[in-house]
Amino acid sequence: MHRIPRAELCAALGLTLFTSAALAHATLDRKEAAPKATYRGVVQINHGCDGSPTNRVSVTIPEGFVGAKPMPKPGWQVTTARGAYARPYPSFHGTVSEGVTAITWSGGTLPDDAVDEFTFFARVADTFAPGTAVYVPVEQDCASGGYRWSEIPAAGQSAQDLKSPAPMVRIVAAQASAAPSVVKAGDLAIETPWLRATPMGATVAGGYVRITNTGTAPDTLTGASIPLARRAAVHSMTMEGGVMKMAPVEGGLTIKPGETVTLKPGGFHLMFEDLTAGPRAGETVTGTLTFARAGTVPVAFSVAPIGAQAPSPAAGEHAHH
Ligand SMILES: [Cu+2]
Repeated sequence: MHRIPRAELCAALGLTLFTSAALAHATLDRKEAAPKATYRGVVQINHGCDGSPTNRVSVTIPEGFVGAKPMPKPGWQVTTARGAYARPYPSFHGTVSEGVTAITWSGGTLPDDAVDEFTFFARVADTFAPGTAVYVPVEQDCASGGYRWSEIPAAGQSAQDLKSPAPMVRIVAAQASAAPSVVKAGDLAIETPWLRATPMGATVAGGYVRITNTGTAPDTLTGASIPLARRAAVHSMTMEGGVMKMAPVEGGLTIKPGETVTLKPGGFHLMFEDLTAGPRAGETVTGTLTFARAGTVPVAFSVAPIGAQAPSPAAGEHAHH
C-alpha cells in the first residue's frame, strides 16, 4: 500500500484545501457554542500516531463549560476528573461551583486509517462574550506514541501555523436573539417549537409546539417539515386498553378562536418520519409548520435530550424553586 508520511499529509491538506486544520489532527465537529445552551462537544480523532492505533483520548473541559458529562462509548472505558470551577455558575438548582474538568476514554482501539468521535455535553455559561475563542485541549495516546493537541495561537497567529493546535469552539450570540420564543403568523402565536433528540438509528422524531389562536376564525395545523425528515404528520396519542396508541389526525389539528393547543409528549405531536439524520440535543433545527389559513410558517425547533418531557429552558427562563 502506498503510504504518505502522516505529518506531510496533514501539512498538505491544511495548506492547500482547508482554511483551518479541518480534516487533520483532533478537531471539534461543532465549531460554535451559544451561552446558556447545551453544547454537544464532538471530538474527532482523524488519525493515529504514524500508523499506530489510538487507544486513549482525554479531553480537558474548558472553564465556563458547566456540568460536563461524557457520552459512554462501546469498547472504551470512560473516566472523569472533577474539580472546582474558577467561579460559581448559576444552574437550575441554585449555583454550581465544581464539576467534571476532564474526560478520558481509554482501552479501545481506533486504527490509524479510521476516524471516530468522542462526545461530551456541557452547558455554556453566560460569562462569555460573543466571538470568544474557547480551546478544548485533547490528549491522544496511541499504542506507540501520542499527541498533545494543546497549542493555542498567539495574537495574530493562525492555528495552521501550529504543530499541535488545540481544538477550538467559537462562542456565538445567545440563542434567544437568534430564535424569538413567540412567532406570530396571522392570528396565530406559535411558542417554543422543539424536537426530541433520537437514539442512534431511529427513523422517527417527535416534534412539539404551543399554538394560540388569537383570531375569530378557526385554523388547522395540517403539516410540518424539517430538513432531516422526508415526511411529517400530525399525530394524536391515546390510551387504549392500557396501551399508548398513536394515529394520524385526519384533516389536521384544528385550533379554535381563543384556544391554545399544546403538542407535547404523550399527546398531540408532530411525527417526523424517514429521518436522514437524527436531531441532536442542543441544536436548533429550522423547519416549517403549515396551517390551512396562516399558510407555511418558518420556525426554529430547539432540540431537547432523548426522552425529554419538556423543552430545554431557553435563555432567561431558568426555573425558580
Ligand atoms: Cu407519532
